[in-house]
Amino acid sequence: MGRKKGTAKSTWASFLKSIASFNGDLASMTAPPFILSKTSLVEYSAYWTEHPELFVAPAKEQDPEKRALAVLKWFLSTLKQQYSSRSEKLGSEKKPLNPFLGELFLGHWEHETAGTTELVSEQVSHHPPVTAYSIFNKKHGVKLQGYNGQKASFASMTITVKQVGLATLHIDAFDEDYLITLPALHIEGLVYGTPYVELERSTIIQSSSGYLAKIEYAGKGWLSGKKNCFTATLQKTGSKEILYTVSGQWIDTFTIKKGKTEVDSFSHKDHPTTPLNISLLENQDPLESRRAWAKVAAAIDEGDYEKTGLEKSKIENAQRELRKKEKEDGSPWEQRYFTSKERNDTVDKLLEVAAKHMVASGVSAVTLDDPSKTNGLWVFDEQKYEDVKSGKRDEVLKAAVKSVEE
Ligand code: CLR
Repeated sequence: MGRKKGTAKSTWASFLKSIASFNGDLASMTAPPFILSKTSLVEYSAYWTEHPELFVAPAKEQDPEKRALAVLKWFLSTLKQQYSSRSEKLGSEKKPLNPFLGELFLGHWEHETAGTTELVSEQVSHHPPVTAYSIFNKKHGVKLQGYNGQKASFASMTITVKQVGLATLHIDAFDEDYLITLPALHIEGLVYGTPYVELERSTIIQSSSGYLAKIEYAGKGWLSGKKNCFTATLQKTGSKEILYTVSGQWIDTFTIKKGKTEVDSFSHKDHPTTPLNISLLENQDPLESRRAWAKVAAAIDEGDYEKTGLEKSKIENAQRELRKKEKEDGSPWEQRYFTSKERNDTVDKLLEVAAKHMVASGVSAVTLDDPSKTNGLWVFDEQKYEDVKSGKRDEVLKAAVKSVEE
């Protein structure tokens, strides 16, 4: 418990006791003040593209096999930001703010060679909590979209989190799609008060061009003395031949091999992240995360936990009122940029191919969760996006903003 003093120690102990009986909804978990983060979960979508140059790299590869490898490399490069960047000082993972329905996180990255990459992230569902995002680079014709929620459980002093949802990447020039599944994770170091994320099991990336990447995660154990390890393989779907093997530590470095020969490598040391640009608070929409949570964030900064709680419940109560009113009026909240679907043919097709391959090679097939667990399958609605841009939905947006501000 080292860095925490007396009272914090007992608070931590009672926190551990309290989560022993929690119900799986992370939003309902009450955590001690010192592990509250100022960052809302809608912001986490940005972790996908802190290396914009790697994100667009596949678009430049003419060979489908090289493209699939470039997608895998980009995906692996995102893991550090996604799962450990909040814990640079190992063991300082925090509990993010629970986004409210309609909360937005908007921004863009500017990169010398990659150009502009845009980010649209929105909290599309509150019960269960689901965040959807769309990240696109028009210059290179690369689009990522996805949505996710979490299902948590607590056993043997660890919090285990299963991610519900998926991501898809589209490369315009080759009209190619990639289905990306999300890793399960657990929190290590809880007992010592030094929480950090460790990834579990595996994820796959299946391409419409017929390549399957499988990533297996491993923590510190008898297999390796290191934490945050993985091995990945790239194969032609349905073939036993392994084209590439990638292995290493996703927080640090990894190497890409063809047979026994190293053909490429990646180190976070050589790849600084590109910071995301977001509007100044005063220019933000009232539904944008940083603006909406500004008072809570300030209170956390001041270490004023009473005020933190007060400001938080202001937002939560206003949201409850809003839902009540929507019910009475029979006019449910309208998502600004995303639409919920019951089916997604692109995803179904890719899953089917991947499943066949996995059954053939004797590993358990991938299945996706029932759409009801995320209030549907969320897709980016380009029409909505254009209408917002051109001012066509000003009336609807004004009403939404007003209802939140009141
Ligand atoms: C959210 C979606 C992102 C990837 C990601 C990274 C870290 C995860 C987070 C997701 C969900 C919330 C999470 C977090 C790590 C810790 C935090 C599980 C999946 C929980 C709620 C914090 C528990 C509190 C401990 C620190 C005690 O793309």
